[in-house]
Amino acid sequence: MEPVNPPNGPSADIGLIGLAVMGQNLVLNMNDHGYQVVVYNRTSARTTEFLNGPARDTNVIGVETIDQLVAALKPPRRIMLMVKAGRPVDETIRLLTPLLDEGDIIIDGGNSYFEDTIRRTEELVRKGLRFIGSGISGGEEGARYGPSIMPGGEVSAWPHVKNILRSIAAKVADGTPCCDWVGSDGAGHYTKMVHNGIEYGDMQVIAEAYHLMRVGAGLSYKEMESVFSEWGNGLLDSYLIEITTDIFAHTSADGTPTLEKILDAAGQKGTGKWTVISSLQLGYPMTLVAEAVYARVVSALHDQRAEASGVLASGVARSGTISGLNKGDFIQAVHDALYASKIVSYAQGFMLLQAAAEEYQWDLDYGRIAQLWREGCIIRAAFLDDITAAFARRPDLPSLLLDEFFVEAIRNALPGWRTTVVAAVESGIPVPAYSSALAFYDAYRSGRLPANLIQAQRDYFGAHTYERIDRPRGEFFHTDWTGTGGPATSGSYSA
Ligand code: NBP
Repeated sequence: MEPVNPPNGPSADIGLIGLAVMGQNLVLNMNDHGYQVVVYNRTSARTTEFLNGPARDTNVIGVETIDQLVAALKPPRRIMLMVKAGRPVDETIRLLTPLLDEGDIIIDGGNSYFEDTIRRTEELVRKGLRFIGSGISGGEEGARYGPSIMPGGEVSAWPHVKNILRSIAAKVADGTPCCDWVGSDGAGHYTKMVHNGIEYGDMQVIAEAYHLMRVGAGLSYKEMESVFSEWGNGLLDSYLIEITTDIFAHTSADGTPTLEKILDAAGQKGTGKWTVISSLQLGYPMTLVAEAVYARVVSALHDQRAEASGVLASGVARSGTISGLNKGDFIQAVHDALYASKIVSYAQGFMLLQAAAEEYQWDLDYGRIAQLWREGCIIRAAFLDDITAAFARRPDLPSLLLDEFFVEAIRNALPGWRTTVVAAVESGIPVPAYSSALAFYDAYRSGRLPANLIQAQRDYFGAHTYERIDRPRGEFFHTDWTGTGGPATSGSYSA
């Protein structure tokens, strides 16, 4: 490692703590853009390996202690944390804070839970320091060559980090960086969390198309590669469709498709679950992402599924086989189901962002958020331009489903969407994302739902009261359904 206290005073532009895959690649990206980065990792062998390996012949400075990292930085110090989310972030902040001066800036670039970011922003501001919680998406390649960056936190820190973060971010076609200030305290990490939830949904709607085409319609991997390659040039143009095309094309040494050899038990690291938990807390539907999370959970019950597959009946004539549909028509129907379900998923995601903005008092720019996801991140897709356009037409749009472009897009996709769900149900192939998205769509467009019965039942057993269609909202009524109840009613609050 190099000497730390250069004769002319501190020279480093930014410090980075945590040299795992994301940290290392972000450092190299910053170095490429002319910034001098000083790096520290808890296990110093990793720092040495980095300096002797990927960071050889760069301007990166490696240090063995956090004190040395702080000493090497120009004021106001900017220090990015790329450590595992949770306790490691608090521990690193605890070690750093006594060494910092008023106005210094800590940027947490990991996948931290937004409520932790709200707490950390407040705690550090109270100590005279500035904190940014920034979602960073794009995985290893994004970190190296241009991720999507979603910073939020203490706004006075933004001018000091703006140039660095925007220079390393992905750029949209006109050169605008996929990095902009999202909002106060936890807004950046919340936006990243919703991004990840949507990513779960996008992956599930693609997985359902794969299941229907492979198992239901018996397409070969070559055929699926060609279908996905075509889809990637149309409405579904996106990174996840692109990598799925590559995955279909990949074969093992023995010539069999690599995908066939992968155990069908999906993992997860929690951000999809957090999104759904937040949607439940805010009382907004995130049904497609919830189904995507549960689909992974069900897949992980591998041993139980193995036993159940031997005993549980399908109740259909040719289980797992789509019949009675022309292959080309069926592929088009699946395309439409995927596209319409994706629209529902994003509509739900933006409704959740709107609900969170109200709850946490964030001033979010939804069209801009869609552009932050346009390049660099895992859900990057041409489709995001349509979302930006929708919010430009009507900034207070309550749901993307009410925008004229998406009204028409869903109208066109509906016949194929319904055909796909019916065919899947008839052949016993699970399509939780397509079917729940359709159920949400049908409920959302229904002027009247059977919730009057739910209200009657609640009033019957618990005197929870109900509102009437012939009286103004906010007036509550109770019926003595059995003739034996008393006049007392329960509170009419909604949780
Ligand atoms: P990991 O999430 O695997 O974290 C490993 C890093 O955390 C190592 O540098 C490790 O140091 C450090 N660390 C741990 Br673990 N506990 C620590 C502690 N108590 N004090 C100090 N350092 C500690 O790394 P990653 O995959 O590069 O991800 C970094 C962050 O970025 C995470 O929050 C992750 O969720 C997020 N993220 C990851 C991706 C991705 O594709 N991997 C994408 C987007 C965001 P050590 O070497 O001493 O163990």
